[in-house]
Amino acid sequence: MTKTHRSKALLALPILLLTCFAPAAALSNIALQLSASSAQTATLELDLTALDAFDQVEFTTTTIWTDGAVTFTGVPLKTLLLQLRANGQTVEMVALNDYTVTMPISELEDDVPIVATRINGAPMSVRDKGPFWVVFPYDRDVRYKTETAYSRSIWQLNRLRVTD
Ligand SMILES: Nc1nc2c(c(=O)[nH]1)N[C@H]1C(S)=C(S)[C@@H](COP(=O)(O)O)O[C@H]1N2
Ligand SMILES: [Mo]
Repeated sequence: MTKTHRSKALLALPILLLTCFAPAAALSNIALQLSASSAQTATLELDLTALDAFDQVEFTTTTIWTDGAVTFTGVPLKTLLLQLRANGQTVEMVALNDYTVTMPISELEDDVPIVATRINGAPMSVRDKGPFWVVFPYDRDVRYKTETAYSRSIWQLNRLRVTD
């Protein structure tokens, strides 16, 4: 190896290390954005640490996306929207890939659905439908085993917006 080649190899090492570890580091930094169409409310950004500060709801259920029962932990969607203090009829939920679904705010229950931050106790990577996934306790009630509930089960959730 010539001197030039060796210095190139030395340069490449930190870049290689960055490439390997940066995704894991970036994961925890993805924040959930909350906003309202009404201009008077500020936009909130909640990262995993901020979401962990709220009262947590946990349930175990089977899903159409996982093998067997899994335990989800997270914050009720209703709790998060209350933080905004925004008036509105509808919550619009947008994923990292811009998949969008809406839900009437009147249909939010105190503890269903939740914005899950963990599956079986572990944070979810983007590859595993994380870092945030709106989930229902599908096994608890037939109304959660509907196409409506499934379509609202948005994974890789990125933004929540309250609209009129
Ligand atoms: N981020 C994201 N979440 C999503 C979707 C999507 O395309 N992207 N599809 C929704 C719809 S309409 C349904 S029915 C289910 C589809 O799940 P499946 O594609 O695994 O059948 O996930 C919901 N959550
Ligand atoms: Mo769907």
